[in-house]
Amino acid sequence: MLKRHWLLLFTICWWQLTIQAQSSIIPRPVAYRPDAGVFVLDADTRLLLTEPALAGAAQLLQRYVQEAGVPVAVAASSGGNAISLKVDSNRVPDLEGYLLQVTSTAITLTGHDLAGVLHGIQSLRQLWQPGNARLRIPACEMTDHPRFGYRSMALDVSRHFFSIDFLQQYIDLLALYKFNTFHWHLTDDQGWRIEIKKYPRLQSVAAWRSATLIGHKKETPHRFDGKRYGGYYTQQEVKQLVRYAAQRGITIIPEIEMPGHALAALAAYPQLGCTGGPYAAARFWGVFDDVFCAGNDSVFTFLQDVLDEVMYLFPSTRIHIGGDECPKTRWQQCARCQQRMKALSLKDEHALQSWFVQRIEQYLNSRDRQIIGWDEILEGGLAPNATVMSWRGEEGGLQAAQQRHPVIMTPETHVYFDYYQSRRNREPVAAGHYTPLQKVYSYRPAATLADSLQRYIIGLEGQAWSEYLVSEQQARYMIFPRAMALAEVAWSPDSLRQYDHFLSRLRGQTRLLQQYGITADNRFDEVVLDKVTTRPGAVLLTLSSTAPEGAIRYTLDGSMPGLNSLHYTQPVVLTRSATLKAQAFDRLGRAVGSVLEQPVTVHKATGAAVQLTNKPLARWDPGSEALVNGIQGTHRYNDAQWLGFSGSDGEAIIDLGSEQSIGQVRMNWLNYHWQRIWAPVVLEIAVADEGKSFKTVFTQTHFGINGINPVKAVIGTLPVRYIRIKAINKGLLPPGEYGAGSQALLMIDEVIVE
Ligand code: TNX
Repeated sequence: MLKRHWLLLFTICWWQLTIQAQSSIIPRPVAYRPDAGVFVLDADTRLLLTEPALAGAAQLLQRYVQEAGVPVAVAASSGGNAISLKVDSNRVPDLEGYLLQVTSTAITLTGHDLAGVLHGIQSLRQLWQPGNARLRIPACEMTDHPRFGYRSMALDVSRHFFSIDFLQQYIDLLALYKFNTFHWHLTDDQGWRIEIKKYPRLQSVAAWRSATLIGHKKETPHRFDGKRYGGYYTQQEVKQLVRYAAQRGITIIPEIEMPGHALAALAAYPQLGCTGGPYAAARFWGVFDDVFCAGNDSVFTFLQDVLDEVMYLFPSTRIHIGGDECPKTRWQQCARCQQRMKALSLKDEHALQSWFVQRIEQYLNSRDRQIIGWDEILEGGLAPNATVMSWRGEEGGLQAAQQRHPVIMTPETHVYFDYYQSRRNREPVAAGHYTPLQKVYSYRPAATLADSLQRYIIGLEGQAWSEYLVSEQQARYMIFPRAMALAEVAWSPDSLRQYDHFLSRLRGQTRLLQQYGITADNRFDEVVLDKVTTRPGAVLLTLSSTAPEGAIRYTLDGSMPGLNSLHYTQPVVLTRSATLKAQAFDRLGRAVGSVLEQPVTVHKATGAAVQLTNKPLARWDPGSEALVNGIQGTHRYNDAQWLGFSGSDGEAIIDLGSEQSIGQVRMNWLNYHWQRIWAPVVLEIAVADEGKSFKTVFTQTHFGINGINPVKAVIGTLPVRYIRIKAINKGLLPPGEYGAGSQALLMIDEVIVE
């Protein structure tokens, strides 16, 4: 008997401990205090509804509980255990805040407002442990409210189309992680996706493209799938989605792009372009010269008509009007645009764009709406009431805040989820760059902005551009879990942000994510190459993994790492060329993520001193050491190994420290014209002895490969101490080339001396 008691007590304690350990909410609440006891939600529980304004919230909670397998009823009074929902803005002073009190007999959820109640419901969902027609909720008290009032995720439905089912699921996920806005990017060069009754050709023509690019746009020749692609949302569907989102506390902000990214609309109504066409919706990705004509009044009639229908469908106070990436090429040649500039005394085409945006702003303001525009709307003067969405880093946002405009931060350096989250080869083709989960989590919005201006930063948004989100499954893979890291940055106080803590809560969300078709694999725990340093003649590789209680095992002989391979405890030192293969294992010896494979070349210049004449562009500057650190870059060039010179020549002098005889110098130049990356116009390699009088030993002017161009210069028998590499940059890109008029990027990774 006694024994049985002990066993029971032990079981209860263990059960409570596991439940508490799993009480892992994302985003992390402002205050969470676990208490003793457990509330058991079963068929006898009632959802108490005393305030009619909360009927929708109660129904939503009821639906969630039912989906979790428990049939519960909403009632006005209750005898047994109950969950009651309330609004009390005195008790809960912060906008969107809530107080959640769970005891073993009752749950009380008090919101500052309806939004607060909805957020509290999502916390409750993350707390409960399903099982056997009941949900167990650990007793606790949670006080919570958001850091930023605007917390949003975007989705581009133009480049790829997403079903209404997918969008509903997306909204469910956004609500689950306490976002309050969905920015719906509805129009772009590749397709117009919203029904506008007054302009039927937007449906019959602009919604369709004749084919879609296969693979990454940097690869040439471009290949197309030959399949007509498209679709649009009917106004009926839009209305339903807006309602669906509102029930979950999410505002949908539509984006109608102008004056650029308008090719699909021009295909339907060519008279709205400067040249009159003909135009066709784009089949590949990028920025296109054909934009709305700024000199033609019928363009404004069209846009105002479109916006009228948009405003009728979307109650959001803010409407996004785009404003990004609008080349001025056509406007410069267009008599009507030039005439407009003259009539209004506008000094250049930037001023014309600014005027365009302001004219639209006035129209929307007169109907009690405010515009949001991408940070390009700062160029040529900001429209008086505009909100700026800062995407090319934070610069634009900071400037707009100085001008006392509301700002939404969405820097591509941290929150573009079309960028790679892992550097492994097996990753599906993505836009480029490298934004792992940890980088998203580390984002500190507007950290350099004066306190007095912080209030202009109204919030944050994550981007999901869909050029390479070719399926719904892939979109989920790219967006989650990174959006959850962003959710925490946007909601939780800075002081509570700890990456390890976040990861442990993320691991606790596996079941919930699976409900939404998100395989919560452990790719974020895989081994990464953190740092490469050198000593003369040696390369040091620093590895890390966030796998809890895990171990990293590695090999240098080409074999696959297993549990008996070398145990990583400190940087791996290589004095000879080899390929490092490393794998993280968890506590139970199971492989976490995939194998890191890193070839390393140790050569005569490894760790040598490098002197650069010009500085690489900040974004492409891993430090001059990267030229001699033994690691070559990949064709994704997102590995912090490539040095990129924008417009300027690449010139480096490598000092071997003493005279030596060398056989050859090898290096790679990148050539991706569709990414504005151009190999040198002229490459010259010169060598010198101690006396520093350089002799040119090699020149090359032709780089024929689209991608990585290997160069090998045979040196002969000269005694060499210094090696000078001089690469002439293409400079301004010529007309007819992608990015014409902008600066070419010259990129080199490693100089191997043998
Ligand atoms: C830039 S972000 C764009 C989009 C592309 C995206 C790809 C912005 C305002 N414009 O049109 O889809 O890059 O990452």
